[in-house]
Amino acid sequence: MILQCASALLISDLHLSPSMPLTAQRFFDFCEKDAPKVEAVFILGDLFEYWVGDDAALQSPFQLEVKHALAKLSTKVKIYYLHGNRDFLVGKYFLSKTGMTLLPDPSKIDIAGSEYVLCHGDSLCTADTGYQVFRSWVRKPWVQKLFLRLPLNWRRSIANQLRSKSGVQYQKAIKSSVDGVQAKTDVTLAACAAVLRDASSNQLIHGHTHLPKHHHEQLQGQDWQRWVLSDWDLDHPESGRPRASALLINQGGVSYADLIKA
Ligand code: LP5
Ligand code: MN
Repeated sequence: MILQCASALLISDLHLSPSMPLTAQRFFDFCEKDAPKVEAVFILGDLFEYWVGDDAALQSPFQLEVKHALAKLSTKVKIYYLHGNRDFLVGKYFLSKTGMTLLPDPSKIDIAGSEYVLCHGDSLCTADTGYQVFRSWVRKPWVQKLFLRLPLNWRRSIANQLRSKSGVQYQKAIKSSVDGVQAKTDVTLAACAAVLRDASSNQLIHGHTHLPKHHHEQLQGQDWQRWVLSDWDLDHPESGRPRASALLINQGGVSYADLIKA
């Protein structure tokens, strides 16, 4: 029996941090005004810019504010959380304090009578071999246990180094996507096909790549639909593309809800 709900909003990649106050405010408004209109909210990872342990949240007024907003929302709707590549250390303590339910990545869910496979999306970027090696190490429970024993300032410093290294990698990958060559950091058709085949499904929803779009795809006789969620950023107008959106699924089908115009 798979998890079922009649209507849902799905979001990911908000990368919440105190340095992005407008984005954070839109999330708080989302919790107050948009989210209570559906039965369930699915957060498909990277809600936070980074997460180095639940104990850090107790020391951060910003993370406490997010915790409060989620706890309040969870009294009105079900909230499901799936780890991203930046917040895979969100743990039992934070989940219990916010009332969120952790889902495995991938998870198959029935929303409004139709089945979807949900994942963060980083596991689908199989052409990014350096990242996949990195991922396989940091997802090992014993590596995480050791990391969580480090002093908080060491953990923050490691996370910041990883973030700045990641920024350089990303710029390189964007260059390689020019001239029609698919970016190394995008998902591969083979990985999408495999995750859907394993789940006996033909509808996939993920975030991570920050390339929001509805795709119809096929590979070797297998075809499917794929919806990519948008990241959120209302704090860098110079980028020319302020963005905040959610995927809405209800009896009317699947649609992108623009949370800037809303
Ligand atoms: O999210 P995004 O788009 O920035 O980039 C990802 C990949 N980057 C990352 C790193 C994150 O940005 C920052 C991580 C913060 C985590 C906090 C907790 C850390 C503690 C972990 C300890 C258990 O995931 C990026 C991908 C990109 O998506 C596209 O898919 O390319 O990958 C990288 O930048 C990683 C490099 O490719 C490999 C780096 C190897 C570095 C080896 C250092 C090992 C340190 C181990 C620490 C315990
Ligand atoms: Mn991500």
